[in-house]
Amino acid sequence: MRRFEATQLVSRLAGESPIVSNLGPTSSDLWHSGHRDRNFYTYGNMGLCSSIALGMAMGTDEQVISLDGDGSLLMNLGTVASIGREQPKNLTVIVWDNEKWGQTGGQTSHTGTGTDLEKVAQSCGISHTNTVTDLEDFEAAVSEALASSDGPHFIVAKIEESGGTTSVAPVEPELTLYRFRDTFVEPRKPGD
Ligand SMILES: Cc1ncc(C[n+]2csc(CCOP(=O)(O)OP(=O)(O)O)c2C)c(N)n1
Ligand SMILES: [Mg+2]
Repeated sequence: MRRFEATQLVSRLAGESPIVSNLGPTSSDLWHSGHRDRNFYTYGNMGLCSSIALGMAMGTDEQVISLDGDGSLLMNLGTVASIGREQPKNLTVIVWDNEKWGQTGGQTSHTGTGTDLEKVAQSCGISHTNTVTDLEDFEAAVSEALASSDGPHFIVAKIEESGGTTSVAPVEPELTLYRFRDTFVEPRKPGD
């Protein structure tokens, strides 16, 4: 399974739901899947994508999707424990697991040497978990997660390679923040 095709699928299934994306190619793939103001691209930081999504999920009733990376989530496994403790019903975490730190040279990550992130999630009390290796199973898992109100859901998506798109999305954190935040604000009417 290639991340770009899988990202396009998530974008299509998400409707208006907020999507938080991990740094680098994960955010570029999301941008190139069709930018929407409810995409919250993260830039530069590892380990915070699912933490940000957890905070969002706790602040809204809408479905929130996190597109994380194996290496980044491994840097902050405490996030998984916090998700297990808080049990946000509206949070779906998708981990793009290419078993490497792809964008910094392709060094093998812990998931390439035996760490099973699905089992980590289960041991943290997350009961809806999957590990999928092809697009068909991935679509089924994401559709089920987004249609349900019994999250959190945790989907490990094994991907073959890190790259999908070739060009990098614009790096504009301030604009990302303003555009994203604006989607939660009722437009002002004349006289307000
Ligand atoms: C705190 C921190 N440490 C190191 C880096 C350098 N770095 C940027 S991306 C990356 C690898 C990310 O791996 P993963 O989340 O698996 O994503 P992939 O590259 O495989 O898509 C590293 C080590 C960083 N940005 N932040
Ligand atoms: Mg990786």
